[in-house]
Formats: sequence, C-alpha cells, structure tokens
Amino acid sequence: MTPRDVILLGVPLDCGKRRQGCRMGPDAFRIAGLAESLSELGHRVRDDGNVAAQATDLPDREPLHALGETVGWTRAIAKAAEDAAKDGMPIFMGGDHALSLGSLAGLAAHAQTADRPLFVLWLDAHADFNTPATTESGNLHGTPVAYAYGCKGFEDFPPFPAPIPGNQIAMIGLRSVDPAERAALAETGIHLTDMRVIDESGIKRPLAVFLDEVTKANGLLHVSFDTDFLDPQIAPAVGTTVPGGATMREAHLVMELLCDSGLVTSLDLVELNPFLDHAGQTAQLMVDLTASLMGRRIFDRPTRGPQ
Ligand code: B3U
Ligand code: MN
Ligand code: MN
Repeated sequence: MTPRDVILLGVPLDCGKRRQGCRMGPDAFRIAGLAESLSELGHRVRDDGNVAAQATDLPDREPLHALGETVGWTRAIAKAAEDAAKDGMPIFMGGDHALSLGSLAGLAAHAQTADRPLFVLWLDAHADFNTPATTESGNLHGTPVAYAYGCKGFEDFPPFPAPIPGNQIAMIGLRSVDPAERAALAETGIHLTDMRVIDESGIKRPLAVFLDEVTKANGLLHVSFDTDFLDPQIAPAVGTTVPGGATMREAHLVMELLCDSGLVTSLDLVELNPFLDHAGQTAQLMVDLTASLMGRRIFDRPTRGPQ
C-alpha cells in the first residue's frame, strides 16, 4: 500500500447513549499501539491528540439523551474532520457512534470542496438510521446515518452539508434494526447486507459491488467501524453487544479487500468500551484490523499453493 499521511484524532465522546466507558476509547487505542502499528507499515502518522467538547446552551429535551452535549460535539468534530481531511487520512478514535454525526458532517463538507462524491461504508450490527423523532431509546448514537442521508428531525443540529444519497451508502453486518428504521430504509436505496446474506453468500460480494461503485464515481470512501460489527465472543468490549456478528476471518477479509481497493480516505473506530474489555483484547483486535486495512498482510497476493 502506498504510504499515507494518517492523522489520529481522539474523540472521548460518551454521550450518545447511557452506558459509560467509551470516553476511554482513545487512550485504549493508543495503548494498544495504533500509531506504532501504522508507522511500522510505512505510513506517516501524526497523533493530533483529543478533540475538545464544545459547549452549547441548547437545553436537553426528553426523550433524547444529552442532546445539547451531542450537538456541541458534532460541531467540534465536524470542524476537526474537515481540517484533517485536507492534510491526509483522518482516523477517528472514539468514542461512541454519535461521533459520526460530526465526522460525516465534516467529511461531507470536505467532499463538497474537493468536488468528489462521498461514499460511506457502515460496518455495524445496527443501522443507526433513527432520527430524534423516531428513536425509542433516546440514544443519539443510533442516528448518524439518518442525519447524513438528510432525514427530517435534526433541526437542533448544524444543517448537514450535501446530504449523501442512498446509493452512496452501504451497511454490512446488520442484525438489529428497529421497525421505524426498517420502514425508513426501504425508501432509501442504501445497500443493505444483513448477516443472512453473509451466511448464505459470503461477505466479499456485497463489498466488492459497493467498491466498484466508489471506483466508477471516483468517490471518497469513509469507513465507519462500530466494534459491535464483530461477534461479541471476539469483541466483548461493547455496551450493546448483539450475538451472531462477523468472525475474525470475515472482519480481516473486509479490511484486506478495503486495503486492496486503495479507496478508503477516512475511518471511524467507535463504540469500544475499554471498561468492559478483557485485558485489552478488543482494543488490540480493533488495532490489528486497522493494520489489515492499512496494508498488513500474511503474504503478498496472489498466493500460490502447492503445484
Ligand atoms: N436502534 C437502537 C439500538 C442501537 C443503535 N445503535 C446501538 N444500539 N448501539 C437505538 O437505540 O436506536
Ligand atoms: Mn453504531
Ligand atoms: Mn452498533
């Protein structure tokens, strides 16, 4: 893989849901050696430290959890994302998935300036397609894709720059989707790959189809990697585990295919809750998967078996 200018941004945001601990994520990624792993692969890595929360005087509003704090973070992260994208490949070390309200907004603004379409790959057990009006939990980490798609209901948030059309969004790993999300998604044209598709036909094909679209459109590609994409047996450090997730092999294959494509321009690593981890196991796995995405491999392809 050609060396990249990687910019690590810590985002100790923990307000997208009630269970606390994701604010320790940035340090867990650092301690698990994210920067060192990427430097070893030949990339130029800069750690810009942590994004600071931004205060707002927006009052909270039932049933939404921490609305004001989340809107403040969204502004701060969007600014940091837009700035970092000018300099290289930002990797956002979360933080829960409400982080992506900001990363997507900043990257969409950057894409607009660069005059290229922004594509989004959402690796997650959940669709995160609720709006402040439809969410049953009140947890805003369940809303970033709806915000980026341009759904109504986000009037308290900064207007989303250039909403992303459904055919530029793919979700892989789905296994927990709310009824309101399912109904809303049906209208969107978003590429939906649930675990059944993966079980029946493998994870490679839906990914390859989407990557082809990115290539044809000369798009930017943002990958949003929710730790709960992975099966909880290999990734226990998640507040909202859902059984039946991606295996170690499936996840590495996704990362290797993304690496081969050369298309990824930014990455979120979210929902890691180090308080729930077993001796850093999940943090280490997320770092190893990121290394696969950034060029670590067993052999250079094509591999030749015994003749
Ligand atoms: N869709 C549910 C559950 C959920 C979404 N993201 C996570 N959980 N981690 C909700 O609360 O919106
Ligand atoms: Mn998520
Ligand atoms: Mn999730």
